[in-house]
Amino acid sequence: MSSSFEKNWTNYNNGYSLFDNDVSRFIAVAPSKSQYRLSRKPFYCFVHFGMNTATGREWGAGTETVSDFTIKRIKPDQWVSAVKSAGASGIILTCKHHDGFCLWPTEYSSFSVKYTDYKGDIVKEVSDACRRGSIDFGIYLSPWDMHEPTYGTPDYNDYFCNQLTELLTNYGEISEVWFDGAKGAGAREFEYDWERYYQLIRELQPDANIAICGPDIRWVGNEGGKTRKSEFSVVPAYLKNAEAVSEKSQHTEKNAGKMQRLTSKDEDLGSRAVLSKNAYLCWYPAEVDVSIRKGWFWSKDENRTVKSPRKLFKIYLDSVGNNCTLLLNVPPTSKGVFHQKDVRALKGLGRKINEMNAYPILVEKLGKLTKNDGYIDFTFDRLKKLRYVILSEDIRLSQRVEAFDIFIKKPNEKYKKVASGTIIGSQRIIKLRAKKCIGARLVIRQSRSNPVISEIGFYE
Ligand code: FUL
Repeated sequence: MSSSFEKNWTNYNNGYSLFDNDVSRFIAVAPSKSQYRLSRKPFYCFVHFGMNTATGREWGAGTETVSDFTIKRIKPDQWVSAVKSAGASGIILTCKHHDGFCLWPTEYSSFSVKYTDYKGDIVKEVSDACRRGSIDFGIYLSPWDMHEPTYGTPDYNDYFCNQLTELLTNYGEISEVWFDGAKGAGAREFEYDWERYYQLIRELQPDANIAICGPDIRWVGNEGGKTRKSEFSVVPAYLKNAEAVSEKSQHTEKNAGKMQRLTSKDEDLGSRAVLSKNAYLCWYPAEVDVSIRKGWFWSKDENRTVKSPRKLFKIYLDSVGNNCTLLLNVPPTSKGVFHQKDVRALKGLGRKINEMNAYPILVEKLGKLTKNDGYIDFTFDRLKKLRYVILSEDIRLSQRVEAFDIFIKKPNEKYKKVASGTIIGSQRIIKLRAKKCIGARLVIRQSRSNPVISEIGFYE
């Protein structure tokens, strides 16, 4: 790629057309209201809690009984304050995991918290704590159910919808409904009636985003916190196929925490070459789900696997800072609290996120760029160290930028390239170690029509 400033999106565009029929088709794809709302709150936490917390397993066997749930109490306000200390904006609770045990007193099964010594309604306690703490509450309801006798028959779709209805009507506003495609290798063959589930959710919680095996949020494709170099939000519509997502999901309990690889064949989901071959496109931004520990559920043996704030912050930069949302799992212990190691790690992460933008040098809103904005200069009021550049596109007008460079201006007036990137999207965070800068220059090299940069911030 040329680093001459004159060759930029306004005149060269890396040899790609700036505007043609294909481009107008790509930039017509934009987020729904709920998807846009999510992009403004891109970091939230998963809470895996349930029968497996009591039995020390990842999946369970489907043969557990209510007496195995020996947990006596939970302290969800502690969860909420720990989550908030990390800067996260919500919690998604595993209301029912694959073992089929329900954390609320469902009318449709006797395999629930109601028939244990616990007696309370854990979904209510957690959703109430979220409201008290002014954070969002979302639900995970495992489609695969090892315990429910109707699983594998059409009646299971009714069972599932009845449970969804309970969760979507009794616990206030639901921000996200999370469905995964995991299913044990020996599980009964069964066709989920996804369309029926989606319709029900749209009817009962029209503002909720439906994730993974759902039409609003795409699974990044691994559970190790990894993202592609270019995470596009405009992608072919066939990626929403829930059964295809399911095929790539976990199929044995042992895989927990090992779904860490992105396969290279999935690398390019949204370049022009890919999009132009597809008649149907959609806005389908990626979510990165990753656990703070080795497994998804708490186990004493894994207390030593809690990720450091540094590692978590790296995941944050690679996800939230790379046009994805981050769903960070933190599993409570069998005492119903977050372990102090997790609490400390969350606080440490929050501190790092705050430090990142605590010292702004310059923050500017740019809007739609014109032919005069092939490159844009920024002048600092004095010599600065530059540690982060944070860029955002106004994604209400789609995702347009395909390549950009950042230069710093040295005291001798010379420019030096310090970063090259492809996509920007909702948010792109660039970490730098640049000293003695008197300014900076953003050169957009390639775009689908005029770039629309809502904000660029420089931080020391
Ligand atoms: C997977 C499940 O099998 C894991 O247990 C965990 O819930 C993870 C988030 O999704 O599909």
